[in-house]
Amino acid sequence: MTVTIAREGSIAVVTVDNPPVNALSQALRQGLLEAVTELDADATVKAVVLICAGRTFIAGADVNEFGKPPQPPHLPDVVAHIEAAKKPWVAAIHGSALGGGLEVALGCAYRVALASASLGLPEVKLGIIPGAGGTVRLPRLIGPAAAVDLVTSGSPVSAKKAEGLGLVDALVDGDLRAGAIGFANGIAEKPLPQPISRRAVPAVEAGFWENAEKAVAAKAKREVAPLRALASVRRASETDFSDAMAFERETFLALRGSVQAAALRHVFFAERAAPRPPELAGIAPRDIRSAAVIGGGTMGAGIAAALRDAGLPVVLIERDAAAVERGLANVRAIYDGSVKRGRMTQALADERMAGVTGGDDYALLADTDLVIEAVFEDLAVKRAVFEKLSSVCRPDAVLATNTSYLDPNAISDGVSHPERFLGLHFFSPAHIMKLLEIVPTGATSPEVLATGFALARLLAKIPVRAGICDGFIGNRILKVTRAQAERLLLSGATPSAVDAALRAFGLPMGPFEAQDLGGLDIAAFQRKAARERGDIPFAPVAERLCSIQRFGQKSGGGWYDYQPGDRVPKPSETVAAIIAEEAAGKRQRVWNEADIADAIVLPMVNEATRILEERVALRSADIDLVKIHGYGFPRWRGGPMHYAEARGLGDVVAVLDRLAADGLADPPCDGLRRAAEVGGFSALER
Ligand code: T1G
Repeated sequence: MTVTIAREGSIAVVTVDNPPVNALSQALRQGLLEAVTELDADATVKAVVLICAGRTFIAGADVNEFGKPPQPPHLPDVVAHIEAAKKPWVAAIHGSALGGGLEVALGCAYRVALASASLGLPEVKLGIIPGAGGTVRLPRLIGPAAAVDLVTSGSPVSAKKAEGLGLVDALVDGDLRAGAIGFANGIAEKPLPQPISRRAVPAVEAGFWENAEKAVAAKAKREVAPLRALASVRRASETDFSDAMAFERETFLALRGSVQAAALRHVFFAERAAPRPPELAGIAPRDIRSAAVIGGGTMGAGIAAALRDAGLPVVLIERDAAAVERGLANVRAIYDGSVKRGRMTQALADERMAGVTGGDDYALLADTDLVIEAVFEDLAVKRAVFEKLSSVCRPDAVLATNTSYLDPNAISDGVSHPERFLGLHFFSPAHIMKLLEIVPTGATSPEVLATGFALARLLAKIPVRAGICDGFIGNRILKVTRAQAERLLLSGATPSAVDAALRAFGLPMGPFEAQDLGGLDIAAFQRKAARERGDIPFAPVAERLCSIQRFGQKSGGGWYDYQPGDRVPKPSETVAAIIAEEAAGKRQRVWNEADIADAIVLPMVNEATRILEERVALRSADIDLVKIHGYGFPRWRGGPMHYAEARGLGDVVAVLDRLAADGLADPPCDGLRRAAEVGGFSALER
């Protein structure tokens, strides 16, 4: 880590170099403090440019330091020192000025940026609030409304937008360093601007804070930090600077040690570790410059769009010309939707679509680097596709299946060069959902597995390696969740109560609402396949509903009733009657929200532990990422495994033992008992 000072005439250039993202470690804070003192003492210096080496401006405090007691110099003091400097400091921003990095820039007299830069205060995404004046200086510089948006959403803004807000004083084209020095020379002789800390906060109209609170609360749901961040901006707008700084710091330190902050930090690092699993270190992936998708249905079209969005030319193969047209129309519909929602310009949509070629001739794939099969979930149908691909594709072309339930070993049986085959399990809608389960077969080469991970990085997906079993990681746990939900119905709970409890726990929707949205027939199809394999899936009520064509919203009724054209679930007497019949003779009990959540979430942890024991997943953090990015498990709980560890595995085992004694869940598996003894799942991660 270095803070170096160079001179360009009367301009001092302070360069920060702390790879990989110039995080504000203790040493860097010390270096900045010393630079202010040194340059203030140098009369030949008229102004200072603060710039960073590497790919980004300061990307915030060093998150690795969060688990430890804060060490001096504390960032608020460093920022105050820069703000009080006798010479104007100009922050020269490229990449991302985030969190403490933006706070340092707010301590500077001026901020200039490359147009490609972004600026933000993402602290709430880590379960904290800015802790070095972000919530106090920002409203003074850009007004309360814009400050509230930035601080409570945690989403960065472009440099262009920041200039419009007054957060950036000028955009620099080309060479940032030269542009910043030029800017510094331009202001060096001017009187120092009023420090932001001494500026007044523009007034807001009556009711502003109440409305803001409602809006932030609605978005934040159970996440604590956004509302605390709002309170801090409000405090900063209604009291003096030092009182506001004290309030912000107190809030920051309180949240820093919170359960939610620990969970969100866990997810932060898990997401960054996922694309580069240690077991693939040093293994070079194959180049992927062209791709193809077999099957233009919902999944195929979504995968084609995801590949296109990453810049790859895509060939979409379907069985005949009419099906090709339908497939292309599905891809077009995705882009039309993005244009309609203002997420994409028509020109970009047309450019993306122009890169998708449709065809029914497999010979088109003779020189394609990667082919992903996304046809009907039937073994014979899939094997026929790979037989054709084996004969037309290059021997080094990577072949992948998007199956969610079938065995990739069985699908790839007979494929030429089987080492180039793997499962790439996307989640619907594939161009949006971040999760990608990467499923190697017994023959998949490390190089091809590494290619799967490289593809995930290219598509900006969160990759998780999953071993082969029924449902891989995510759907296997989902099966247990659904069975548990039915067990609750047969012991006195109602679909509405179960769904309400899981929403209260933090999921976007409960298991029954989710099935009605996706369709009960899909799970019925999987249960049929499971029975053919000799399994005995537990879904007595769902089976009865499917037998009377209650498949969910698409059939006007499933677990709930729906009025035509209305997606609001209404409790159903028909369903209640079926539940009563299936529950006849079974012990009934009164369920409160916490008990329902335990009876659903803890069996999830139990099954996830089995998955870890069987090495279907290599790390408990991987399972957390699967549940968060594929199944809506609340990020602020860190995923089921982190949640269980934070709660205490001893308690988890005790509750599961009680549920098992009442026949309401499987008993804790051996791995879970062992993890409870040693205080964590790391013992199972060999
Ligand atoms: N601290 C420590 N390490 C960090 C880090 C940080 N703030 N940000 C990134 N890294 C590591 C990351 O773990 C990875 O390591 C490598 O850098 C590359 O990251 C007082 C208290 C900057 C947009 O929340 O959003 O300031 O895996 O893969 O895709 O108010 O990183 O290579 O070993 O993500 O190019 C606020 C978090 C902190 C920004 C770059 N700041 N970082 O994205 O690379 S709180 C943040 C990011 C704060 C103050 C408070 C992104 C990025 P490794 P990467 P990227």
